[in-house]
Amino acid sequence: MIGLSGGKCRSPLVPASEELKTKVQDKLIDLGHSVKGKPNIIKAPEGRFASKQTAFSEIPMIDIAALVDGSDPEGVARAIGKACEEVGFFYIKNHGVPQDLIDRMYKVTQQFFDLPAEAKERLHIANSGQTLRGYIPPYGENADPENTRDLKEAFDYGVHGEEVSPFFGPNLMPAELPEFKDVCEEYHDAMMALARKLVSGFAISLGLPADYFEKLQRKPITIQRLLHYPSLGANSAADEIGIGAHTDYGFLTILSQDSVGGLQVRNKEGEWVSAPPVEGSFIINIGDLVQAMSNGRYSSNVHRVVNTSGVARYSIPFFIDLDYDAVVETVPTCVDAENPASENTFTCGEYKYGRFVYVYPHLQEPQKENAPVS
Ligand SMILES: O=C(O)CCC(=O)C(=O)O
Ligand SMILES: [Fe+2]
Repeated sequence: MIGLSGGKCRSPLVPASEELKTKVQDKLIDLGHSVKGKPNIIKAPEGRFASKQTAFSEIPMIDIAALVDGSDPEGVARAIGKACEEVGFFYIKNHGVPQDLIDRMYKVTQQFFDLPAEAKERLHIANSGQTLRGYIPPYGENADPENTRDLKEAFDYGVHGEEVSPFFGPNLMPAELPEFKDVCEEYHDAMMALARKLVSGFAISLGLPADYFEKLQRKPITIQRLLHYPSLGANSAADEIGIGAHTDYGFLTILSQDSVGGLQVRNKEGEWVSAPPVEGSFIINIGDLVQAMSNGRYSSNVHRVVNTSGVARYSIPFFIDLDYDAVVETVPTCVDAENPASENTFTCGEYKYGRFVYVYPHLQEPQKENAPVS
């Protein structure tokens, strides 16, 4: 196992060691993704932002009521398994999250991004130290840094804790918005409960006991993210995009999007397929950890957001990973003579940090005020 900084100290605010960079790059190549200096496997769309508009049927809708109420988890798990093998993305309905909570969450999201720039900058992610939460301005994170710059702005938070360690610690919250914190915490709790159900569905779908992943998710890294995508316009730079092409780094993502649209998913043929908003649904996509643990049986698809609608787009993704130190290993049901377990094991935390270094310019230089303690 390698440490994040090569020694005992695992402060993530140190440039990643060459060893970690190579390891994460190898893992990305293993997973079939492009990395710096290597050919980009993402097939160029015909127009810069072209996508197939008619492909809704390629992203299935799964009614998960019987997983949520426990009446037929196996039936729902079968549908999840099929969607993960064929697409990697699916919509869910009858998920049990109250629409009123989702509406309140959009309201505070919009209020947050409407705050003056100075108020948002005070919460800049660089001020959170190792916790790596807070406000990320346009171009403050570039999901596909070799090719595009992200015009989106984001706000990340997680489970509030007093103790600081990589991806954990206090949330930075805007003092200007009295309701914000409570609504955000209520929403995170709802996402966590839904994620636990979905994770058990994934386990069943892979032929594992429903609680298989619980030992790897005792205190999982979670990020609840608010996103604002200004519309691209005629004056946008050629390399600007909402969020660049990427895969998600974690276990699974529960995404709520507003009615504007703009999410595109790359299918197996390398074409961009639109994933339009569907009222009352969430989009679920699996991240790199599931692709690795399932030995490639489930794929972590490349996706991006292109907002050319002329109006602002908001979306609210929730990311759940594993515990920081959980070792990402192939699960026993996905190993056979033809598909041996990958020897390139890694921990959830080191992989996530490696991906963070790749996309966050502020992590690419040593931070004086956050110099490593050892
Ligand atoms: O805003 C969206 O629809 C997708 C966002 C996304 O892909 C991400 O934050 O990882
Ligand atoms: Fe994503």
